[in-house]
Amino acid sequence: MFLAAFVAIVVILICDSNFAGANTGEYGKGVQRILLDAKRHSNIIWTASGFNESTNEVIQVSANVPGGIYSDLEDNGILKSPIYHEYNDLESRWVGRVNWTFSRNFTVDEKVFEKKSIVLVCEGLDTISNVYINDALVGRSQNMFARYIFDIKRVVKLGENSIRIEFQSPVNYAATMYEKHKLVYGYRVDPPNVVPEFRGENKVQMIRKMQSSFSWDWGPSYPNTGIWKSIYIEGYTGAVIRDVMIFSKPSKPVPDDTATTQWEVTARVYYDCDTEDQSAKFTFWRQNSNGTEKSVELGKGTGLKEDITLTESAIDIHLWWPNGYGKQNLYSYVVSLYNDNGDSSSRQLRLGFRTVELVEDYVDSSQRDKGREFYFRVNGVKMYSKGSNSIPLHVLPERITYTQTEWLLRAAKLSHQNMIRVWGGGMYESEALYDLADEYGILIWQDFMFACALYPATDGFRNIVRQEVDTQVKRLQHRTSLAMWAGNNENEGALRGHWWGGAPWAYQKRDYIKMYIDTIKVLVEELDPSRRYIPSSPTNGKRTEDEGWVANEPGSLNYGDIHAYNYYGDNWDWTIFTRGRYSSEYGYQSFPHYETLAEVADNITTWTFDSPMMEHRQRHPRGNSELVRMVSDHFPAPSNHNSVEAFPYMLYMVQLTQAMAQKTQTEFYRRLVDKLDTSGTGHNMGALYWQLNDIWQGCSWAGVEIKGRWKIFMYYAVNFFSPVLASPYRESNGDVVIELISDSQNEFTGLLRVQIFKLSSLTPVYENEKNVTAAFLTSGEVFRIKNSTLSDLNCHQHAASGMAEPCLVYLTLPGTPDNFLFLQYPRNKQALLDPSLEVSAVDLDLDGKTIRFMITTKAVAPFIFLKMSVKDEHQGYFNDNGFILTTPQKELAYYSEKGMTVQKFIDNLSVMSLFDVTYIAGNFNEFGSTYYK
Ligand code: BMA
Repeated sequence: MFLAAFVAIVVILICDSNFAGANTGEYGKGVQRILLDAKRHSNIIWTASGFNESTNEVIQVSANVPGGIYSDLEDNGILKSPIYHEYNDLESRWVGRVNWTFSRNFTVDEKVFEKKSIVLVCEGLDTISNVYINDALVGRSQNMFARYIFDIKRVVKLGENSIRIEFQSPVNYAATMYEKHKLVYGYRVDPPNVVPEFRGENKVQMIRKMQSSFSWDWGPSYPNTGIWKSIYIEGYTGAVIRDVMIFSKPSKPVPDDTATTQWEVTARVYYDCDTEDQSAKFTFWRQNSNGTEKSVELGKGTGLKEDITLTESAIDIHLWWPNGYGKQNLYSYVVSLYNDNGDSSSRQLRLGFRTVELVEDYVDSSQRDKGREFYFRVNGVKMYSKGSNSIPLHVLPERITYTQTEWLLRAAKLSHQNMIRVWGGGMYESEALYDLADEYGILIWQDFMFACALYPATDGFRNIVRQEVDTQVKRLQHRTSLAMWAGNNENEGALRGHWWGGAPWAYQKRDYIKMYIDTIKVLVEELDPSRRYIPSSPTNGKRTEDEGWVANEPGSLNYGDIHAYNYYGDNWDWTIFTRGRYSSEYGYQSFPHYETLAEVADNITTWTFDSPMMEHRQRHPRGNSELVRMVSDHFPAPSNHNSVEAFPYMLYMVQLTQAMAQKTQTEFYRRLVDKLDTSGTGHNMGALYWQLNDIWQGCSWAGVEIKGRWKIFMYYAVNFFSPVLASPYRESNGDVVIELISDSQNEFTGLLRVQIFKLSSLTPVYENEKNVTAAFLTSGEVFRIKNSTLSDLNCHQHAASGMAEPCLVYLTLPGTPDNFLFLQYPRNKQALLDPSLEVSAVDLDLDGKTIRFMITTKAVAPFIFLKMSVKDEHQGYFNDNGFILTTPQKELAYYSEKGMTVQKFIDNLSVMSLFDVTYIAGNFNEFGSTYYK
């Protein structure tokens, strides 16, 4: 009955003209909107203009809204294409120093003009601007992440009007604010400069915009300017909905097998109202189903709120679970506000039902100094966090598409990830990313956008920050996938570590607390008491709080999360890693595919590993030399790694060594899931590697390249995050231990086969089998090969340095990925035999997208690398890659998102293995290796 009364709601969708800035959603009846978004090729255009002081030139181009100036300049032929071409980031440096003005005309008709309120809604302005309507100043923007609503009633005319947004150069603004702060307060807000390797702009901490748009250690500097989200004029009389937050509470702990749980679901509706004492009706209903309504007297003002509560029964709604734990049930709801004048506004939301808690109990309540746990409990079930950190999908948000976002989140889902940390130096992500996270069961650890710097804590700056927190918490709070808020990236650790010298430490600490505790924490907890807020990552959680918000030892192994990087040890050896409770960042670099670099190169065939272009694509200090060391420590080192011939092989080997390092570190963490040592370390419950995705075609820690190609590491992630995994490692006594790791809720049983190969033969020198079982959240020893046994095979510890033939432990366990351990590293080229790899039986499935084929080998073939070199074939993956072939043949598949013919596949497939590297390798023992495995 209730439903019938409301089916007549007019739902108008705002045209999704640009994905990155889209403001989708419905706004109701009677509320009038004039959308000012416009594509360059439409009739009404925006113009962007600016004066380039270095060339003394006035530039005027057509602009996209939503959009950004770099894209406008590229599309108008002023910047070189593609935007990430070779040295384009340096050559376009002037763009960030120009004050750009965006303008257009628009018509206001009677329907809008007669409304009591007329406002200009700017969903996103990047960044510092003055906004004029008909030459009258109506407002100022100072934060890329804040929504601005300016009253324009008094300046707008019936008929033709103009809008002009004058942006200030973000680079100059940041520099000015830095000097101003120094002058007024007498101390610097550090750091004054980025390291030279970043080749970036300085002082980004002074401006509330994407911090990495000024450069980072994986990305170039493109300090954008523009109207990056939707912009529209809105006329209304009475009240309009601005935001809706959702709070849901089960009547008893979930999961509840009896299905008698009642969920109390409260929609907190934020509205603006221009009329005193008006009565209105709020409604809240699940589409095609249950609903409720409520009549209230409205207040007059902005940011007012009203709660409306619905009761849902577990008979009708089912729980939402993270990826790997169950289904992602989502339900559509509509919240509406009906004015008594007949005007209404609505908001549609998709909700899932779940509880999420961050658990920090003592690991041993009788010995509290052993520290606290750190894990998420979802629907009452302890969850091991498997996942990664995301960075912006492009430095220019206007370039990010739904397809790219979906492809990325699909990679996360396929690799068993259940959590992504949206890292604090980028941006609060697009609606699409959170939509997909809801759909794919990927929980979001949401940082606020502060990273690796001190920030001003003046009243003015904190007010600007409050606007951002208000906008983003209200925008994102209803998301089912949203698990936690976090204040910043690494600033607590940096503060405690005395990284910065610009101000007395006491001032730095005071400003830190003012920002992340007194300002952000207070506001977040007021707006969203349903979620945990931690001030920083890494942090020691409750311990940080006990110690006055700046922990004595941030990054403690006994409390909270850690960021764990070790570029100096042997990263294929688990003993170099620390026993963190929850590793929310760890990783190693590699370069993307040769084909990916070729997209931004004039002539890739002239590139060598140390060439200026490769240095240019590397922003992490000492990065390329670390990679060369990683390669020569584990593989047959090229006699000249810097030759044109060695270049493609170097790319292959750096990708492999990254994959191996990530595998080693991740499996180490997972094996700690149920182990605790006497000092209280262990119980690791989280592995979020750094980093999920790339921002450009450059060197980075990413697994997925900018346009979607999977690095070898991504294929390894599918395996090392497998719910059940047999994981081999070597103990200090030389024994090889195999543990069976599980975060599968189903008890696992299977037949484990353990083999040892010398690379010369497909017949193992050792073989054994055993029935093994694993329970949820355990990692137990299931098999052991004694060092004495290994000694008989000449595979024992310290057999390494002069050894001609490395030994390979190879594990198979049906229903789980194969796994392996090199007991000596395959550095000796003499030990690698030509496997004569051949591809046969190529066949296309009926879906036109999946190609099946067979690969055969004549010898043990380490690290087979399959590559599809079709230009623009970014969205495709093999079902395995970077694997070791120990059997004469293996069935494989390639999935192409847009489909592929058999012929095209055959023409573009390339296959190589470590043997191919011997062609460019020098002689074993010619080069020093740091590690003698
Ligand atoms: C972490 C991150 C980033 C950085 C990464 C790799 O500290 O938070 O700041 O990109 O390391 O250096």
